[in-house]
Amino acid sequence: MKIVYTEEHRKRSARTELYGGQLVPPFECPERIDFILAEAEKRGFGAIVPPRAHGMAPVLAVHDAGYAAFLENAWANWSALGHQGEAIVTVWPARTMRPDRIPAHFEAQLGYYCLASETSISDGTWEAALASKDVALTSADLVIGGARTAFGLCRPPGHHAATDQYGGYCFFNNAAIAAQHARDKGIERVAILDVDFHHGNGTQEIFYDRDDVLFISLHGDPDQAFPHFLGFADETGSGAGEGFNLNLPMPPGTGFDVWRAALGKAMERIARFDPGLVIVSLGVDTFEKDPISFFKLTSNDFSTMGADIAALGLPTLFLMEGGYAVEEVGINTINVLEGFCV
Ligand code: Q9C
Ligand code: ZN
Repeated sequence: MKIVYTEEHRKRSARTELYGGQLVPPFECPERIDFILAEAEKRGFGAIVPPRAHGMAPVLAVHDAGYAAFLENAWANWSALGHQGEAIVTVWPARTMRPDRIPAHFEAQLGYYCLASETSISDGTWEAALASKDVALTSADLVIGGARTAFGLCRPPGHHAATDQYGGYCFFNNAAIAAQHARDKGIERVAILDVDFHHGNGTQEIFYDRDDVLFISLHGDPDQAFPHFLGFADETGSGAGEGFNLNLPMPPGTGFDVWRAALGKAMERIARFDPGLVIVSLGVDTFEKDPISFFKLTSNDFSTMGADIAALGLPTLFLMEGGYAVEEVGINTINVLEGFCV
């Protein structure tokens, strides 16, 4: 399996995450990728290839142009305010205020374009986000071109990023960008299977009214887990998209038996949809030792997960999302990919 990777991800190296009322070193750190590469190398798994630049058109096919311009200039605009720390949102267009007016002041623009305040914008974030979407697009090209599978080692991750909002460590929605790219290259139906612990609110929002991109997410019950305000079972799609969004939330303590049964449901739905491409939003934060999540999957379970997904027999693109037990992120990620290949 080819692994698309670039060093550029290191430019996303924020110093701060707002967590438990304190600024802590971000869970979503560059070392996550080092562990994945080291594990692949140790097992002799995969061939590393660099991404190819795809420009902004595939980004603007799913994201708002004003949002992209905001991100591109965010660090410069924040720096111009003369603050010491990284850019963290402090004010939002909350339910009691005007929801859709974009204010002139940059601090207020942060609130307009952000959905959660844990994610600081730092110098280099824009460059890393660009590289991450190119990793997704290049790996997508491999599978669109006939490869059975490929792995886009995306960082920063993408599935929380919506049409015009960042948050949950995500800026561009890599999976959505790849899915739309595949559609534009002539693949009629694309399924996105999101196995990250967190609900893929951004991906859901982007495709919610469409019947050509099926979105399925297995995740921690949003009543108890981030992103809290989306991801419930009664969200089934709207308009033409009715029936093309499937959320499978599960409670704290969920182990692999229950999780695997949900995966079975997801796979049944995908098989019925008969897509030309499956994109797996691959987060390994379902792991029992993940520091910010509450599922109980073991490292061996990730191998079974990969084998189960392979049984669909469909062209499958894996794109990296979350996973924060850094020491085991490599083992668990490569277990999925190797499990898929055997
Ligand atoms: N108390 C991804 O996995 N904060 N993003 C959680 C927990 C945000 C996760 C707070 C978690 C975002 C790609
Ligand atoms: Zn996650």
